[in-house]
Amino acid sequence: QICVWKFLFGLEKCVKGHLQIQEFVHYYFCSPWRDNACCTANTSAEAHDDASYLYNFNWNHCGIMSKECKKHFIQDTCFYECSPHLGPWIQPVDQSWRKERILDVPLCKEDCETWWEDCKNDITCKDNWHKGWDWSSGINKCPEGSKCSKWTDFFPTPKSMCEKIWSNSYIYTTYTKTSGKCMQLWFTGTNPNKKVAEYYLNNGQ
Ligand code: FOL
Repeated sequence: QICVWKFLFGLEKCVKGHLQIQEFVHYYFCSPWRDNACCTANTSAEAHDDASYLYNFNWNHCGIMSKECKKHFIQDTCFYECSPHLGPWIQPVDQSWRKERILDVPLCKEDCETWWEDCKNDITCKDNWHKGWDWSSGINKCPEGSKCSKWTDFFPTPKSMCEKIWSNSYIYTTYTKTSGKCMQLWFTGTNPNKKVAEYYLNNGQ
């Protein structure tokens, strides 16, 4: 029994051997989608790595991101890459790195608020993380003229963070997880987002 990973993400989890450790470290946050996913095991593993090949995105652009904050970004990557229920919110785009995006996905209040709460003492230099980085080194650095400062200077509220950070991938809602009207980043067991997508496909009836 090894419980070393508890300190990594503050999660209570003990594993038995080397293989289980690998599994936990590489797939943990995407495992809610294990039975029905649009991502490969490879993508899932990459989602858990810093500056992974997925987008070469560096979470630590203003010093090391706290583990409490980072876990939400890994969960978000799993949701973005793996969720099979984003159809109602997929839009075509003409960008170098993708041809489709998600727009205005209604995010449950709790998921947005705990994300912001866990990140509010972290540091960043931008409010839109999709555009305007200095990529000259291959990974994103803060662009000239920007300054690392408090999370709350860029994102005063949970709503501002959830909506701005990925250029309106999400809209903040006041719906709670039990409403059936908002999408959840964090869940265990049966995927609650299937019903939500069906609800919106039927124009909210
Ligand atoms: N999570 C969610 N929920 N929605 C997303 O759209 C999303 N996107 C990413 C990760 N998680 C997400 C991908 N992140 C660049 C920056 C961030 C990024 C992907 C690519 C990037 O290359 N930005 C360039 C502009 C590139 C272009 O628009 O053509 C830059 O100027 O910094």
